[in-house]
Amino acid sequence: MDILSPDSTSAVDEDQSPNLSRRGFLRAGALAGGGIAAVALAACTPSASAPKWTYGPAAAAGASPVAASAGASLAPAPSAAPDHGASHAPASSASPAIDHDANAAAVIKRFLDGEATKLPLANEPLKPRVDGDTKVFELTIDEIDHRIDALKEPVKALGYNGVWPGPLLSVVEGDRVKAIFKNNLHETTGVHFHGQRVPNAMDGVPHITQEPIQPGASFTYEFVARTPGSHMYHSHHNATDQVGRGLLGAFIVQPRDPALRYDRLNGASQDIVWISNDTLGGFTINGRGFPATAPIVARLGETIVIRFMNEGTMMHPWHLHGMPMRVVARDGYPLGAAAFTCDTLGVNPGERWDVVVKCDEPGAWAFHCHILPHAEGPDGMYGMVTALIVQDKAAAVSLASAGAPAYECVIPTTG
Ligand SMILES: [Cu+2]
Repeated sequence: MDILSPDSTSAVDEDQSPNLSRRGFLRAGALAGGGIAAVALAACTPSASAPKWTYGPAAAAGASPVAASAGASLAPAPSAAPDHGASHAPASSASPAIDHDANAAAVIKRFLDGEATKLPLANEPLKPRVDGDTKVFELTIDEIDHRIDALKEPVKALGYNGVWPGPLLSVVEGDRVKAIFKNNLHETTGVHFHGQRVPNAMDGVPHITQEPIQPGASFTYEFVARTPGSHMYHSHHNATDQVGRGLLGAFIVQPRDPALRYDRLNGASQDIVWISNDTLGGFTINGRGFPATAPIVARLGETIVIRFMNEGTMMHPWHLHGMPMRVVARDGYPLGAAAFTCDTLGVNPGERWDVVVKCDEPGAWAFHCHILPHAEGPDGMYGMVTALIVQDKAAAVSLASAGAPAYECVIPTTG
C-alpha cells in the first residue's frame, strides 16, 4: 500500500526483502499466528500480585475524569451520532487493581493477536483513471456502517467511497487532477482540498466558492497539484458533523523531483499515513480505536516515514517510546535546516507533520496520544494508542516457533 516506491533500503538486513510493504508485514504477522504478539518482548511487566495503587482506578471510578473526556464532553456532538464517544469511553471499574490488570491485559492481547487484521486496511490508494494529461479520481460520498473495532457494534458514519478515512489520493507535483464527487447522502455537502493551492472556484466551500452539492448531484474539482507534501481532503460543509462522522481522507502530492521524495531523501521504506479524529467513535487513528488500531511493524534498522494529519477538533501530542522522531515537514512544506528531533509532537487540528523514524531499537514500543484521557483509563488502553513493533532476528525465530504464546513477557537479564 505504500505510496513510495523504495529503491534503497541499505540499512535493512541483507537476507530480508527490502521492498516489503506495510500490508505485507501485517499479513506476515497474521499468517504467523500471533506473530505480532510474539515480538512483544520486554514490552510488558506481568504482575504476580496486584499492584498497590496510590492514585488510580479506585480514585477515578467515582469522578470518572476519563469517561468525561473520552469524546463525550470535549468534542462537539455530531447531530446524527448519538452514540459518539461511547465506544471508547471506558467503564469505570468497581474493583481497582485486579479488574484493571485483567481488563488491561485482555485489551492488549486483542491488539497483539492482530485485531486490526480483522478489519479492512485504512488509507488504501485509489488508482486514478488517466485521461490525456489528467488524473481522474471518481468518488462517492456515502452513509456507512463503520467499525471502530472488531467487537463493538458499527457506528453510523460517513465515508468517501464507503470508507473512513476515504481512499488515499496520491499524485505527483504538476499533475492535472480531476476529482469527481457524487453525493449519495440525504444532505448537502462540499469537498475542500486542504493545504492545496487551487483556483478559487475549486476551494470547496459552499456559499463562498460554490453552491452546496445536492443529494444525488455531483461536483468536479479540477486543479493542478502545485503544492507538494502531505495534504487532506474533507467536507467543508456542516463540517463539525460531517468531518466528525468520517468525511476525510489523505491527499499526497509527491515532489516532481524524485530525489526529494522520502525514499530517496531519507531512505524510507515505509510511508505511513496517520489521520486522527476525535468525534464519532471517540479517539481514533485512521478510523479505529485501540485495540483495533494497526501496529506499525518494521525491521531493525529500517527507516520509516509517518505523516500525521489531524482531522479532529483538538490537539493531540503523539508520543513514541523507544526512539525519537525527526520532524521534517509541516503542512507539506519541508523544514530544511529547521528540522528538529523530539519524542512527543503536538499536532493541532488541520495540521500535517511528517516525521522520519530510524527503527534502531527492537521490541514493541507504545505509540500514543499523551493527553492521557485519550489513551488509557481504569480498564486499560483505548482510543489513540498503537505500537511501533521493531523486529530483530530473534523475533523472526520466535515468529517461526510452533506453539509460541500469543502474549509473552520477557524481562531482560543483566550480567
Ligand atoms: Cu489526544
